[in-house]
Order: sequence, then structure tokens, then C-alpha cells
Amino acid sequence: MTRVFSGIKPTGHLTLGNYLGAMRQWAASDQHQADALFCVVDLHALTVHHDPARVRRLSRQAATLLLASGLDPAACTVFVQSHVDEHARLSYLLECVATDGEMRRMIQYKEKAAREQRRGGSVRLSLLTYPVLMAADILAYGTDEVPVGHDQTQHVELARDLAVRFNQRYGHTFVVPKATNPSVAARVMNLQDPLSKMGKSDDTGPGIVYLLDEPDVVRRKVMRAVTDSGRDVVYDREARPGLANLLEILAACSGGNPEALAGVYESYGHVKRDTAEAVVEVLRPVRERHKELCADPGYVEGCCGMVRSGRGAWLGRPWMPRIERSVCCRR
Ligand code: AQP
Repeated sequence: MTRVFSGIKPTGHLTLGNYLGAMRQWAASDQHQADALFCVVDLHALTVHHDPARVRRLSRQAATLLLASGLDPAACTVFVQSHVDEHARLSYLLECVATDGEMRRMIQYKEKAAREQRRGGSVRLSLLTYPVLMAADILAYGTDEVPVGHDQTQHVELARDLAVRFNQRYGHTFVVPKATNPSVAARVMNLQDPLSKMGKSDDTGPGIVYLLDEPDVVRRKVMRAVTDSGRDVVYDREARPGLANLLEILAACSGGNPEALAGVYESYGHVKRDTAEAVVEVLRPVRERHKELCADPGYVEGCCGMVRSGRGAWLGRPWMPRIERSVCCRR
């Protein structure tokens, strides 16, 4: 059976981008069609300036939202990265096959390092090596497919490269994974700056739809989205990025495709109105289920603690000594 692994980083409140680009597909298909693991990758949240108490709160919120979005612990495994020591151990071994040049070429590293500097902070070494830890997350579980939004594709490519290189040097050890992206909304853009990704740790609040935004807040954000100067409704990512973003969100939420939808509308106002309503409807069940789960914190804890006890206990165990034996003197 195909092994699927993917993760979500508790660096901020989860966004519509996280949902349409990744989480929705995990819940709708991946968990049913594959042997699937989904992880709150809390160690990754330590690579940028953070408040530890906030990371703990956001980790719990991310786990709750994963379940609220439809992940079923009976169909897949949901767990927290820092509960499994082997991720960090394997990351070190993979750092020994990765190169400095590879790390510095990563687009997210360049963007996030620049942002940390703009905010007056220093750039943590772990931000540079973060894609190696992500490769460890993926390779540790013999992953075949990694369902992600476009922004993570480069990191999955790196995991592929490291797997191939490790296998060549030390003997066949890792499955070589591949990234899969949703056909629409694989890169949801910021509503106030449609040339930038909608990112959960950005500062531009009005451009970001959060999964837990109240319906009226969602409507307001979508209605105030920056659009382009044209009047006719056409789908053109280059010339009309703002409108194209709205059409993609609408298509992802209503099941159409953005080109066809463009032909249906005569004004930007109508596109915005229908997009706002479509987003509100897509998020409604997630918000409702999240509310129920918040009233039952023991359930969420039990679902995500499975790696340490019970069903998932095997996950963290047998593979690490085998990998270490292929590299080190360990017997
Ligand atoms: N805007 C987006 N459009 C489509 N997919 C997206 N994803 C993130 N933003 C968008 C996908 O969501 C999954 C989890 O993302 P992550 O937690 O690994 O964080 P990220 O990719 O670094 O992006 P974020 O959420 O914006 O966080 P920050 O601001 O901390 O960088 C991934 O599959 C991702 O592709």
C-alpha cells in the first residue's frame, strides 16, 4: 500500500492556503487511499523567532484542526514530531549527505532569512538546515508520496535527492518519495498582495483567511481583496493575479475550474461575493467540528499521543537502528 506522509508547522494560525493546498486532500482522499501519517511538525516552528508557550498552544490547535478537517484516527495516524526522537537523529545523518550549497539555494530559506533580518533578529542555523529535518520526517517512514502545496515542492525534491545519494553511498535504505499537489489552489495567494503566498506567519492580517475566522470576517477579507485594474473577468495569472487568485479559490471551494468560472461572471464584485460565500461554506464544518473538539481536549490528546503509546508505538522504533547500522559503528 502507498505510504503517504505530510506535516503542518505550528508557526501561526492555520490558513485557507493550508486547507486548500494540503489538509483538505489529506482528509478527503489520502487517508482513505493510502497508509497515511500526518504530523504536527513542532520542531520546525523553532527555526524562527517564537514564543515557546505559543508554539505549544498552536501545536494543540493544529492537531485539533487536523481532526476537525476530517482526519480520522481510525484511518490514519496523527502525531507530533517532537514525540519521536528519531526524526532529529535521522536529520543529523542526512546532514552528513546534504551540502551547504543545496541548503542556501532553498527559496523558503532565502525568504524567511530575509524576513528574520527585517524583523531585527538573527537567522538561526536550524532555518538553514530545516529542509534536512523535513527530509528526515519523510524518509523515516518509507514514504512514497508527500501531498503538499507548491511552496513545499522544492523541499520534497531535496528529500528525493538525499534519499538517492544516501542509498548510493550506504546501500539501499530509503524509499525515494515524490511530491503531489492539488490540481487547483496549490498556491493560494495573499488577498492584499496577490504576488505573495498566503502564509500563516505573515504580518498582513487582512490578506489572510484563517480557518477559524468568523464568517463575517471571511466575507470582509474577501470583499476587500486587492484586484486588478481591468474590468472584464478573465483568468490570467500573469496579468490579473488578484482576480486569478479569487477564481482559483472559488474553483477549489465550489468544484469548478478557474478558466470556466471566469466565463460565467461579468463583474469583479460578483466573483468576490460568490468566493466569499464559497469559502464560508467550505470552512463552516471545520469551524463547527473544531468547537466540538475543543470541548473534549482529552480526545485530541489521545489521538495525537498514539505514537508514544498504543497503535503507533512501532512507528518510532525499528527503522532507526537499521539506518544507523548502515552508516555508523553501531551494532
Ligand atoms: N498559500 C498556500 N497555498 C497552498 N498550500 C499552502 N500550504 C501552505 N501555504 C499554502 C501548504 O500547507 C501545508 C502545511 O504548510 P506548513 O505548515 O508546512 O507551512 P509552510 O508551507 O511553510 O507555509 P505557511 O503555512 O505559510 O507557514 P509559514 O508562514 O510559517 O511559512 C504544506 O503542504 C504547504 O505546502
